[in-house]
Amino acid sequence: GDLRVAVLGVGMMGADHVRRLATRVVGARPVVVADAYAATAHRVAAAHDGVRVAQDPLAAIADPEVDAVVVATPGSTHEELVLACLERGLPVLCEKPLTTEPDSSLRLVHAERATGRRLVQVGFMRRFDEEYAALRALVAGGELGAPLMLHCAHRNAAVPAHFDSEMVVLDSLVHEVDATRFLLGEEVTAITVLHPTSRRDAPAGLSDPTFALLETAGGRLVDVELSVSTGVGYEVRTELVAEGGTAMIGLDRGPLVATSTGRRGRAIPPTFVERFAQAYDTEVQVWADAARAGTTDGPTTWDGYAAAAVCAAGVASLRGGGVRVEVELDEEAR
Ligand code: ISE
Repeated sequence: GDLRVAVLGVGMMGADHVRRLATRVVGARPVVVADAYAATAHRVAAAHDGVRVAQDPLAAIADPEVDAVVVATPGSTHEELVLACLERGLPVLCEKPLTTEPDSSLRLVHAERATGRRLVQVGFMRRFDEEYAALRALVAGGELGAPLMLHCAHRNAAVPAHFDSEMVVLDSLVHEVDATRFLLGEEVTAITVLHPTSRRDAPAGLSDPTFALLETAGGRLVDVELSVSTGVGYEVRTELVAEGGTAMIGLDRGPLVATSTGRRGRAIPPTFVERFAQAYDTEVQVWADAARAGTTDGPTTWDGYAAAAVCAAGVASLRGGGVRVEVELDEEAR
């Protein structure tokens, strides 16, 4: 039968996962949802046949009619929920970040290992995006020679009201940290996070944009411009600089070029939900296929831990006024 999935947290991302599990993912269906806002949970459940609302996320995990769990609550709740899934031996797709500090991510690395199984996939969906996969294949195939640098731009039209400058590192930059590890195949060893003069209309609590410089184990440099209040649309770009040439992804998306008075161009997706729709579909299908066999695939708890360690160093850099901070990984846990 179908994999019966509980989705914990049905905000923007969780609700999107419920929709894809109900309509596009083969061999799985959503059966239970939970959310800190009961009204939100009821609204999402009511939109699909056969979806119940659980009292709270732990009750959903304990439900005997649940085979696997998607965790899409805020990052600060992930450790407790993933641990509860591991205790029940349930495969989990945990949205990024795995947790918001390296210590808690490391505890999950160990807790998963203690089960003797692979049970956690971390929601670094860019790895499943066709453009990122093509860039990874280009690097791995060696056609452009050795990689030297990545230039990244990560722009959101807007973010929720509670978003602050540290969340830009923990929630947004975490994607470039994982993309760097994925594309270059090496760890990030140091990070510097700086703020240029902020746009004057940035929301309270936010200095926007943010600039980050990542250094990798192989001596490669990655620069990232993060803007979270452009009002323009969702734009995520990566340019690889290699010995034999350059390659760019994310520039010009969308099937059609439209002309109107004084303009010709393609539409910009409004949010990550549209931009990465294919990546999320593939990610959840890969997860569901493995979960039906009692395991998981894709980004691991180690990937989540390594990214959390880099982001914690990034927050330390920010708090230190833009100092360079080295990243320490517990290599014994690898
Ligand atoms: C959000 O949580 C995401 O994961 C998006 O991909 C990112 O662009 C956004 O900045 C985050 O808030």
